[in-house]
This record gives sequence, C-alpha cells and structure tokens, in this order.
Amino acid sequence: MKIDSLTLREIRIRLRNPFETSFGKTWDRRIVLVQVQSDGLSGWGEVTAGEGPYYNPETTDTSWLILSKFIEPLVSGASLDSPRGLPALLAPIRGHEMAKAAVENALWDIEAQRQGVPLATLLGGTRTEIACGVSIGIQPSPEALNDVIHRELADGYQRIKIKIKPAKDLEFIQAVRKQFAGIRLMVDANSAYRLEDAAHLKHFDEFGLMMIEQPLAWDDIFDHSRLQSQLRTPVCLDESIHNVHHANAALQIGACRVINIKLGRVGGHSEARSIQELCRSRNIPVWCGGMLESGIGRAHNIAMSSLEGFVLPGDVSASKRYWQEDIIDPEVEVSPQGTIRVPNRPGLGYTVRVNRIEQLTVRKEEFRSSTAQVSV
Ligand code: OSB
Ligand code: MG
Repeated sequence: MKIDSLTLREIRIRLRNPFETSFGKTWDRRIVLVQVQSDGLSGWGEVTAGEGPYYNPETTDTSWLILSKFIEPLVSGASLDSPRGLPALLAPIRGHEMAKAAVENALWDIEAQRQGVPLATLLGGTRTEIACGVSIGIQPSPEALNDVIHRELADGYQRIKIKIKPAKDLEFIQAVRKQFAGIRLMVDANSAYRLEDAAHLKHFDEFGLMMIEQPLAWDDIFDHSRLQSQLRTPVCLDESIHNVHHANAALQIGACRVINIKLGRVGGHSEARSIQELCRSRNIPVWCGGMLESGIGRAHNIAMSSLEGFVLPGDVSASKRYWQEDIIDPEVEVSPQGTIRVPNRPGLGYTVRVNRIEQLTVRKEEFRSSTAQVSV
C-alpha cells in the first residue's frame, strides 16, 4: 500500500454529560481525526489523546504537532506491504503512541477494504458480538451514582466500572454493593493512590470487585507488584502499559492479573494484538478500554474486541451515551443483552459521515505526497 495523502482534522464535539475522573472533568472534546488515502481507498483513524496531559503525556495539540511535523514526513509517499510495517517506520519517534495509532489504524481500515473483509476479520477476530460494560465518572453522591448504575443496568450493560479517588471511594463502593449485590463491579483509580495506601486499598477486598484499575502512578509497574501481593482483588493495569514489553514485565513480576488494552495508548492494532496474544498465552484476561471516543475510534475498538483474548466486557458502549449525534452511520448500538454486534461489512463497517465531520471541524490540514497519482 502506498500512502498518497494524509488529512488531519480537529473536531469539537460536546459530550452529553461531563465525565469526571480522579484527574479532572471533561465535557468539550477536541478530537483529531486522521484520514489516509491509499491506492484510491480512504481510511480513518482517531487520536485518543485528551485535551490536557492528565491521563498520559499526549494531548490533542501535541498529537497535531507530532502528526504534522514528524509523522507525516515519514509516511507520505511511503509504500508498505502491510499496516504491520508502520510501527517500524515510525520507530524513530519516541512515545506519542496515540498520534501513531491514528495513522496505523487508518491503514488497517484501508487494508480491510482492499481485501474486502471486515476489519475484525483482518485482525484475526473471531467474535461476532462483543460484551459491553460502562465506565461511570465520579458522581456527586453515592445516591446519584446508584441512580446512574440503575439506568445502565436497565440498558443491559454487563458490568459496571466506577471511577474513584481518595475520599470518593469506600463509601461509594459500599453503597453500590448494598443496592446491587450481585453485579459485575470494578473500580478505576487513574493513579490516585500511593503504595502507602495499601492498608486502605485492602478494604476493597470485601466487596468482590472484579479488579481495581491503575491504583498507583501512571508510569509505575514495580510498586503495583508490591501492592498486588497484598490484595485479593486483582490489579488491572491501564496507564502503565504502552507496549508488549511493558505487559511482559508486568506479568513477570506479578504487577497485575488483568490488562486493559487501549489502541491509542499502545500505538495501534499491531501492538494491541501482540499484547492480547501474550496475555492469552499466559491465561491473563484482557478487555478493551475506552477514551470517550467518537464513532471512528469506537469502530476500531469494536474490531479489536473481536479478538479471542478479549474475554471480559470492555468500556465500549453505545454512541448515544456520549453524543447527541455521532459521526458514523449507523451509530454504535448496544443490545438489551449488553452486546454490540461486530459489523460484517468490509473495512471499519460503519459509514464515516464526512459532511458531519466537516461541520464539526475547526482546523484541517491536508498533506499530499509529491508522487501521488492524481486520478482524473
Ligand atoms: O482510565 O479508562 C480510563 C476516559 C478517559 C480517560 C481514561 C479513562 C476513561 C474511561 C472512559 O474510563 C471510558 C469510556 O467510556 O470511553
Ligand atoms: Mg482506566
């Protein structure tokens, strides 16, 4: 595949409700979309960075800079046998996984279209539907949280994840368990605790949680192993795992018993699949995390979640939980059983609504390779 052009767009789109984590509140999303043209086909990827460097170091603006100044010159006009060749081409650029992932994932979309197969199939996915959970932001009170959970369960979601932070933890977990004794429940701390909090975190063991996600520092693996050895609740790593080497190190030292895979955080489909394979070979469950994606990132998440190793419900939920109107057609829908059907059309499996994207676009830059074939 030869890369003929790269188009960057930043869209602004407001979430239906503000989303609060231990690191801050998000309402107005600024999302960079990457469109790649290759051999007459067009593929789409989404940068899953946040607006500020609070989940990880990348942001909407750093991704734009890295894409336009450093990634574009490496990829424009390049010929690859497969999207799998992209990580090596981008290897001189350290980090910036989310910026890289958007380009790689767009190439996977193109390759699936070229072969006339669904992206999920091209990736090696076997599931025809995926299990869905929801991630619920920090709420003003335990009562408010229980009201939200009640609604999500009524919509069919198979597991509930609640965001926590110090002083917004035990009381909330206790209240949820009191009202919803048997549900599949987990918590996500987004690095809000320290190893010294181990005695406090041990209280969580009483509540039958599926896991506690990323309790300690965003760039730590070692302290998580010290914490895991003191907890019955499985630790799940999110922020700390950027590639298969990190995943291997974490498993070797017992830093976690579950891994959350996010396409952006690990640099795209190739690395995500490697982590999934490693975990499957070691009987470590993985699930697909979410980054408040638009339909494009969501479609990529659905395809990835069809891989066999994704044995737990992910944070991939219906478009309508996030947006008044999504940028893909049809929107992502969740069945009353809490599942999403993996599309069986070639490529991403959803139509990208370019007109709607153009309406939401606040900046756009198109790079054409100088050797691009212009079709007339
Ligand atoms: O840690 O999983 C996280 C959202 C933004 C940043 C980090 C995280 C999240 C979520 C939301 O939990 C998942 C979603 O609904 O997209
Ligand atoms: Mg998380």
